[in-house]
Amino acid sequence: MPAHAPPTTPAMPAPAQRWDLFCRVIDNYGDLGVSLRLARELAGLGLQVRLWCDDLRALAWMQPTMPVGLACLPWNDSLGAEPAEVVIETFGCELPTAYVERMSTLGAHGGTPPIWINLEYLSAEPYVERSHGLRSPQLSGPGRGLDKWFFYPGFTSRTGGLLREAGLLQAAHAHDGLAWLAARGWAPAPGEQVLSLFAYPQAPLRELLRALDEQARPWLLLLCHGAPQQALPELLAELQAEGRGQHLRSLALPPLSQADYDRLLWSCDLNLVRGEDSFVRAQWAGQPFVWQIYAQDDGAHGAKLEAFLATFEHAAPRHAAGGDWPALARAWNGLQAWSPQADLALARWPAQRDQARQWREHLASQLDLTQQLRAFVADKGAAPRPGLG
Ligand code: TRH
Repeated sequence: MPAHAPPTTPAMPAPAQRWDLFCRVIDNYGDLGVSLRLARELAGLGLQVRLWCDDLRALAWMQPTMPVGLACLPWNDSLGAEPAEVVIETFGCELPTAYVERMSTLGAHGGTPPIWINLEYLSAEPYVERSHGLRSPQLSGPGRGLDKWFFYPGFTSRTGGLLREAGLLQAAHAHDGLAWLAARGWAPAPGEQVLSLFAYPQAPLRELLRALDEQARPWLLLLCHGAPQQALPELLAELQAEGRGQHLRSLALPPLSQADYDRLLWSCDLNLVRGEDSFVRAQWAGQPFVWQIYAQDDGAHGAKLEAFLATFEHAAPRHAAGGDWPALARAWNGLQAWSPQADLALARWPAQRDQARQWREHLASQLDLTQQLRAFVADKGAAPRPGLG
């Protein structure tokens, strides 16, 4: 170094951007499941992430060990916290007043308030494309003067996309389903087909069992955590008391971590999934799946199911050998009587595999939700604020 060169100080790495996610558990596991999945991925990208949630109990099985950079904290601990640069309110959960007041204070007198985003529920309905990315200026309340942005996940390039962790599809391809099932004591017997069942209590299990029983090949039913773990074995015993159901076998699984639940979906021939997050994971698994939608009192779920079926069939047209898969989906959701078409679709499930793969490819060609969310935040100009505690 020449004698006159100024002394150099090593460049300090830029502080990791901080993200706060808020989640209220309404019922079931999807609210926490989606929030955790996003939070974990952001932390994996080197961001500093806090997930504030009013019910963290399901974490014990969904995510038994916490990744570096992610803190999952009780909701009320956020009341005294300094807001992060990016704040994600999941599913309109309404942030604590004290926290929003501090967000406002940061924005007062020309300061930089956090980027405040409401992450919405997933739907294929047309309103999603219209509403994605809209600004909602806060005209009253503790956040008066701030902007809140609406971010909608979805199935098209004009939406926020779907959560798809880097390397997910490669991991699914490399997975050895039989070996994985066998290592857990859940291996199918020779010739047995395997399905996973994650369902709400109102699922028409009797009809499902009857339809599976009429098929030539036997089935192993892997029952995920939830109500069907009690109901299905009883129905199966009834069937067997009538001298039927000899080709059906069920096993109750413990609640799995999210990572293992993915592996289960990759391992099965057919996946029955529900709600939001397991529904998306089944699509990434690329195996035939039947979706049980979260039922709403006003019946809005019917339109939501139809919107998805239409989008799905448009992007991945039905295989000629396949049955009427939408008839099965409607029957599984109690939106149509269980019919011979539903039976036939279920019997022809292997033909559905092509459609599932084509759909997965279509989805994989789009940007994933986390990439899009980060680009959205960059566009809105969140800069790290040094010195946050
Ligand atoms: O539990 P859900 O029915 O959640 C629902 C939906 O999100 C719905 O849209 C929402 O309105 C309602 O909650 C309040 O289904 P979902 O969305 O599939 O969430 C289940 C989560 O649990 C998902 O992240 C996968 C995870 N899971 C495991 O980690 N291990 C398991 O063994 C199983 C069965 C699930």
